[in-house]
Amino acid sequence: MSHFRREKYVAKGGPDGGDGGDGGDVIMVGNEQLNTLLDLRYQKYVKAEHGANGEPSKRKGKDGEDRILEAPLGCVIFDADTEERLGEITEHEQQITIAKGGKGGLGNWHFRSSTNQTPRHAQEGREGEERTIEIELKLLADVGLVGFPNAGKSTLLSAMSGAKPKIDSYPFTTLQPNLGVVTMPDYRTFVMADIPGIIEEAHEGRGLGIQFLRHIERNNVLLFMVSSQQDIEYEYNALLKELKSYRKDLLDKPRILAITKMDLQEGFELEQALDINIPIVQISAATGHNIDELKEIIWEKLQTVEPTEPNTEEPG
Ligand SMILES: Nc1nc2c(ncn2[C@@H]2O[C@H](COP(=O)(O)OP(=O)(O)OP(=O)(O)O)[C@@H](O)[C@H]2O)c(=O)[nH]1
Ligand SMILES: [Mg+2]
Repeated sequence: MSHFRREKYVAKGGPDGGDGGDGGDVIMVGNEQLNTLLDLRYQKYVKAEHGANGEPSKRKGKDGEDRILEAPLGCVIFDADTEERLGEITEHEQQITIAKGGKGGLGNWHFRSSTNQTPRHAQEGREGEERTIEIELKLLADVGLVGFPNAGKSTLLSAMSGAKPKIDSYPFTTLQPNLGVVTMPDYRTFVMADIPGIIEEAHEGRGLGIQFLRHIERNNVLLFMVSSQQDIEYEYNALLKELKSYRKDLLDKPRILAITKMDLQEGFELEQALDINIPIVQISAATGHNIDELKEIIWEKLQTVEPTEPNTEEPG
């Protein structure tokens, strides 16, 4: 503001225009409750608040409010013009500044000097940043868990990621896909999707069937899960059969087999001899047995896969 002090008995009040407030930032914040970009889709143009003008008596104008955009974990944010990667949201409440607000200008009282005691000049506020962004949602793109009900899929997801899916001893505890971001040393992350259990004849619509086999189509690596307490070879082959009947090319995806609940085996030893020629890991989500090893094996497999098209569709 450019302003001069005017008071009844003060002859020459001098410059007293205050500084402008700073503009608000546009900030993206991770929210683990969100699974889609739906909330962002309808916000084509997002603006933070302007800083308020400076006021007389050297009072600074109010800073503009930041504008917060909530986004699901697994969002990678790019500048659409330069293709610069601005960052990736992997954690709840993690913040990435998309566009910084401009700094408020200086009021005219800053510009007084011995040669100019009545500066009329006040500085304009700086322009805030403006940019077009592109958000890529990686959810459902990396690893899908495939198993019969009760295999321990949700338990594994909760052991490997921050997700807190419902876990129980009855079949079909999981009715909707759950997603978790698995973090590893050296900033490596991948996203794992826990889907409802698959049963025989699922491809014909039995159980929750087809609608969830559909989710597997988007995963790059499939982690089959069979309990050590079951006939492993039988269940593994039954799962393969369901996938194949639904869509043959699902079997082109790299697979890993996790044998779960190893803590229920005497001395963590498996009795069954297996004729299955994919990588096999014996795990216990309950004790953490081989969980880090499993992460590494999944990571290695993911590196062998061509990245899929950016997944901007909404799951579901
Ligand atoms: N002892 C033991 N029990 C486990 C382990 N993992 C899972 N369970 C138990 O197995 C049961 C089923 O686990 P869930 O993770 O809900 O199984 P799910 O595959 O997600 O089952 P649905 O959602 O019904 O398809 C629960 O009672 C778990 O506590 C494990 O490593 N060891
Ligand atoms: Mg489950």
